[in-house]
Amino acid sequence: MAESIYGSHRPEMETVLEDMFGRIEALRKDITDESGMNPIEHILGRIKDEESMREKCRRQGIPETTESALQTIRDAIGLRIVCAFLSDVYLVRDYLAGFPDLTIIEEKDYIRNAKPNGYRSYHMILRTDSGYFIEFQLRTISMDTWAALEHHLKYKKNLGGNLDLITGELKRCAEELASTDVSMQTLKDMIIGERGEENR
Ligand code: 0O2
Repeated sequence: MAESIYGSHRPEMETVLEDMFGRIEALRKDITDESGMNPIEHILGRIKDEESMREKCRRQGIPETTESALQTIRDAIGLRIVCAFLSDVYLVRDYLAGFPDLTIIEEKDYIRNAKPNGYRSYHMILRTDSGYFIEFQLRTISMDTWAALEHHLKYKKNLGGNLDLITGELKRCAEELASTDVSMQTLKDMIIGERGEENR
């Protein structure tokens, strides 16, 4: 069997991922106990599979080595946190930024600055004290739905002359979903505001 691109690091990477899962679960519980609202719908985690990592190295024109996979490319370990509301995305972002043993390496706010195709998410690359990079993708349920559907469609090659139409429709759907996220956030703020008034 060919040697793994992750060399002997795989078990430690699994531990980093498991540990992070546990911490996000604990965070979810703490915020829910404190605020009475669960900010996280679900969490997915993965170690990028061997072939995808090798393919990414080839695409970037870098050697298929452990150094490339763990240092040059920084999403070998990835967690996707799907939140209920827009404000929850930024709340979870702030908690992650506050973890003392994680250093922020990069942040990309594709929510305030959506990609041209309509993709929205908040991306963070954090580095553990033990030297592993973790990519976090934080998004709402709507953003996650769009990304999942767009991912399916991206691999359908026989789009023929409809490519422009499909691209435009996908973007329109992304904008409708983004507008729904804003409306749902407004409703949440109104409901919470009213509860606050009642408790006075
Ligand atoms: P996978 O299988 O999800 O890991 P790079 O990470 O180098 O490819 P960049 O620009 O540094 O590129 O990263 P970026 O744009 O922050 O996005 C990285 C990841 O975000 C992608 O990982 C996707 O998971 C997701 N993503 C970004 N843009 C889109 C998009 O238009 N549609 C969808 N569905 N997902 C997107 P990978 O490595 O492509 O794949």
